Amino acid sequence: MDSHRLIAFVTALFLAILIVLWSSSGSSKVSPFVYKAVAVFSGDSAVTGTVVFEQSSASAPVIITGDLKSLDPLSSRGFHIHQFGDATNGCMSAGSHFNPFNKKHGAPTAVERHVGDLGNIQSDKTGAAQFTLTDNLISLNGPLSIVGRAVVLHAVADDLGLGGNAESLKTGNAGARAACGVIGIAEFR
Ligand SMILES: [Cu+2]
Ligand SMILES: [Zn+2]
Repeated sequence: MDSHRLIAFVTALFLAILIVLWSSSGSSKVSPFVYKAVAVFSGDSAVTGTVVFEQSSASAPVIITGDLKSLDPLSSRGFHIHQFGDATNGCMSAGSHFNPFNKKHGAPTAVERHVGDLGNIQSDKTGAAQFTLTDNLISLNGPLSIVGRAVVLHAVADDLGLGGNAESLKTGNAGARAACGVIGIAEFR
């Protein structure tokens, strides 16, 4: 092998090693842990806005920050995670409340609740709802992950399972699905 060929070979080998190191360091930066997720609302009502979900570790609660517009003024509206992130038939194809433990519907603070039961949110006198909720049961990671499911805002208040009828223990009598959004992984900054 003459010196030119040797230099070309060594250079090629060096570049190949650099590419392997660069690609492996790049993939190791992609964390499988989901720190942040987001849903953009749309549906049969005028309600629009976004809801952000954040979780700092697998054992940490999920912090939910909502910024919604065009609700009825001064209203209380049912707010749940539904099973499917499927919007092929609007909010209807989102299925029932996310309920992996096969429990009855309840308040977010109740022992007997669906994992997806997040209670009610309140609108102000302009019909806007800006809120922060903390939930210890839903997760962005593991078997109780809500990523890929849907978050639904209902047309009326959730009775939190205290309505005294069968529907109360299924849906909280929260009525129609005013708007919903599919929960997707968001860039964490
Ligand atoms: Cu619901
Ligand atoms: Zn429920």
